[in-house]
Amino acid sequence: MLEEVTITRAIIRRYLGKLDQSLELDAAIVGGGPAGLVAGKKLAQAGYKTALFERKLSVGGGMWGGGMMLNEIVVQQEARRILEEFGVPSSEFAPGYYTADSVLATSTLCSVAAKAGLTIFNLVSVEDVVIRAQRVTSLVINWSAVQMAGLHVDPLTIKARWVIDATGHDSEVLHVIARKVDAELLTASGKVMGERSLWAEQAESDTLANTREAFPGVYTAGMCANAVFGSYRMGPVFGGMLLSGEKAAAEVAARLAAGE
Ligand code: 48F
Repeated sequence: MLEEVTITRAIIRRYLGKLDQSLELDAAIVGGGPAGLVAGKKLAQAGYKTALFERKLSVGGGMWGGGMMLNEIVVQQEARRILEEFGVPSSEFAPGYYTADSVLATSTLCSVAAKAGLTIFNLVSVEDVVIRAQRVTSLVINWSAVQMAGLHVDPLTIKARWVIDATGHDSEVLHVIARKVDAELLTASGKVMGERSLWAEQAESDTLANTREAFPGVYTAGMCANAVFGSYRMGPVFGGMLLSGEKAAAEVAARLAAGE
């Protein structure tokens, strides 16, 4: 026998339990594209209390659609080991270029990250941050549906020792900090420098170099790294996204291990 009330109660209690468990995090990841998912998997696997907040219904960001909706992605040699680590099948197209089915790749990243212990909240948008002593200490979250409907509803907060801005081209967390805080970002101009036109090779190597702390308490990852530090976009080659997520996680883990 199935009782509707029990089904409803199960969902409410389980969800609120998850949320309650995530009020004070070691690491909070904003954005569930490839960079955020890799970072989240690595941090959760290392035993850090980590949650990821994704605005949309589906997690996976810009990876589902391959290039111009042709659902294949390209990953270069250096990042293939990360596909292998996640169990995503890929095949060589030309020396150094590997392809993967984008639906298989994206769904596998989501699944492996969640199974590693990453708590994923989809349909939740990060709209602001809390700053104390010139350091980000919390995220300010709201239902995406509240934002979409333009409702006047106040948000809630999630405390996090470290935040990773993995919001892609829009670099939303760092934009909000640059707009609202009377302090400079750790970029050459002190502001979000903005992304430049497409240049796959340069963009891919810059992504890794730009994966770093951009404001006290906040790391960049993925396309956000280049958008914040003023480098190029790369198009549908995804190795830099995977490597950037890995680097952001390693650096945040080192800071956490150092007690920061
Ligand atoms: O855009 P996205 O996939 O970022 P990424 O991991 O990868 C970039 C590539 O997809 C592609 C590219 C590759 O070569 O250039 O664009 O850097 O995923 C970013 C996710 O962040 C979510 C957004 O819905 C998307 O799924 N997001 C953006 N702003 C917010 C957010 C926000 N304020 N709160 C929650 N989620």
